[in-house]
Amino acid sequence: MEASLQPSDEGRSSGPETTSMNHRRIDLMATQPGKSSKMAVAVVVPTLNERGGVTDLIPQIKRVLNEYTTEIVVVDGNSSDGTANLAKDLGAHVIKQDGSGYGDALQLGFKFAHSTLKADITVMIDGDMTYDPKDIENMIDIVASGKADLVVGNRFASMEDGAMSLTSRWGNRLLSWFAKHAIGIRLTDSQCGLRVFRTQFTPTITRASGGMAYATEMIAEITQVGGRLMELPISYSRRVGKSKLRPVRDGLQILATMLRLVRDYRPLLLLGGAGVILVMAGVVLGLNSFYEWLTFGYVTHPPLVVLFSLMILSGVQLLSFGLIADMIKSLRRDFRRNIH
Ligand SMILES: Nc1nc2c(ncn2[C@@H]2O[C@H](COP(=O)(O)OP(=O)(O)OP(=O)(O)O)[C@@H](O)[C@H]2O)c(=O)[nH]1
Ligand SMILES: [Mg+2]
Repeated sequence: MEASLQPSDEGRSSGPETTSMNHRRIDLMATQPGKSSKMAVAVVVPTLNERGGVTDLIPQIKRVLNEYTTEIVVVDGNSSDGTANLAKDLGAHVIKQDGSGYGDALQLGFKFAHSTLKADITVMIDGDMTYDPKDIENMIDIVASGKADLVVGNRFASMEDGAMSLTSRWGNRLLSWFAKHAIGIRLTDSQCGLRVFRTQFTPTITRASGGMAYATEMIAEITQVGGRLMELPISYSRRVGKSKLRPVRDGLQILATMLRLVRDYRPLLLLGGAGVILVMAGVVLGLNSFYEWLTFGYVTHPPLVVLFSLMILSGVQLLSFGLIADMIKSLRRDFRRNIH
């Protein structure tokens, strides 16, 4: 349905200005030329009562990724159905989550993959058997070959009937549309939970919020430091076990996070846009008073003059704040790219 391999525009822009990153990318490639060298892959699985899914998922991941040095990290949100013990028995590392939330669990797992396992490549996948582990290998190949730093699945490419409710389907479409136009994340499925990335990006993506909104934050943070993004069609099936998603609450939280990301990454769009609207509204409101003053030498509604003057002044001020914030954003981005 959607295009096959889709390099994002963010990715394309990571040319000359990310020289230091590219050097590191080449170094990394030199030390991991392919599967034969037993590249270290960490697969992070957040679980909350996913006994049914984990039973099949862990053996399948091991089978599919047997050409790599694969470690599976299950980050369990204190499941009451024995998910943690089962995962341990199946050979996974198990981390018990102190806090709660999908994003919090992923960040714990990513830190473990980076600091303890020292993995070259990190994979994230839900524990509910909605994703097919067979799709992981193609995604790893893209990252390992240096074509991208983060590969995100596109579930809309091949979705089993009933795998996603109509509400979630439209919610996901809307969030992806917003992410594309407001933050510049050019993905069809920005909320997809099957992703593969170069582990060296972990410090960049482990200072984020803990809920479902983390999925968006993670992409925004990686692209901000010059990471290249790609989308790959994957298949998506009905889940095993009960959903942990609260569509309305989580959807609104994701939208609020996106607005914060617009403030941080596109301040000129937010503040400048509001400023221009205020100035235009002030001008329209003031036209009549201006005409009166020019024609008769006085105005019939002095309070209106105060109002439109304030609107124009506030608009100009907002626009100025937007320009300053945009400058700070650029400096911050350059600084982060250099220290990355
Ligand atoms: N450790 C941990 N895992 C969680 C938490 N909330 C959700 N998960 C897991 O995160 C993954 C994604 O949650 P899902 O309920 O599948 O959410 P979703 O994929 O958006 O929605 P579905 O369509 O129901 O699959 C699953 O493996 C959950 O078990 C949490 O608070 N802690
Ligand atoms: Mg799921």
